[in-house]
Amino acid sequence: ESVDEELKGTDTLKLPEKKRLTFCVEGNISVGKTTFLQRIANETIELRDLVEIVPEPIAKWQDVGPEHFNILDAFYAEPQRYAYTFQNYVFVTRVMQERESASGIKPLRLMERSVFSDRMVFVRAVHEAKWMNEMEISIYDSWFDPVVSSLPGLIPDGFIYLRASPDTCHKRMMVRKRSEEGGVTLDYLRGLHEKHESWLLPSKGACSGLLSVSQLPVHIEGSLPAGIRDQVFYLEGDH
Ligand code: DCP
Repeated sequence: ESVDEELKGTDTLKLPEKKRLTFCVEGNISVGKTTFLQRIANETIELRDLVEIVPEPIAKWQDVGPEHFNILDAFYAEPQRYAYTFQNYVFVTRVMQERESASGIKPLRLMERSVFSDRMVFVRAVHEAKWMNEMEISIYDSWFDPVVSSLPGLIPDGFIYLRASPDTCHKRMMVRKRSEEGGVTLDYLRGLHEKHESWLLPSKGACSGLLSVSQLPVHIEGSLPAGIRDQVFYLEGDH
């Protein structure tokens, strides 16, 4: 009764519309992002109606245009020639992928990777490997912030970081044997691992679990617009 009393006169009060949450699933090559997302999509019936899965647009990278170019393959075959072109196309296909899922109504959207890991992990790695030169990384950096800020759908509410050792990822990659990835070395995976760690893990001493992104180096690098209310969850994935 007292609740009824309290509610009297509030019927004109509008509750804020529920915003759909978007989380990006991050982690090294072969850590198990796709498997993780497929499990949620296919095996958890209760979640199926609640969660929309947006897989990484890898199929778009393997089959470009009427000529069916495989740009992922071209990148690994001639990284110095194609690193910039590939990362540029990765970005564009993420925009396309986000658009395709933008009108969904399920309350939670889980996306495989993000433009932020593209920039913080892969673009940094290919630059360090000298596969992207100073001019190319400078071009990438110069359009990244303005373009991302004009596309708010690309900015998630949080990240889920699937974390495993580079050795584990390497073993899984060997079992999977994606034809384009024949030349991916354990050293390259170690570099990608370090970049994930320094991007998504807080500085020494902070505890794991749920973290506010304001603790993360991500802001220092200017890779996320300010004000984003995101969080990072970890899942240890060596088993
Ligand atoms: N890739 C890249 N640059 C990016 C994004 C991806 O070079 N900005 C490459 C790395 C891989 C391939 O694309 O060769 C797909 O990588 P992911 O790690 O995103 O996907 P996986 O299928 O390996 O992940 P998982 O096995 O965890 O599902």
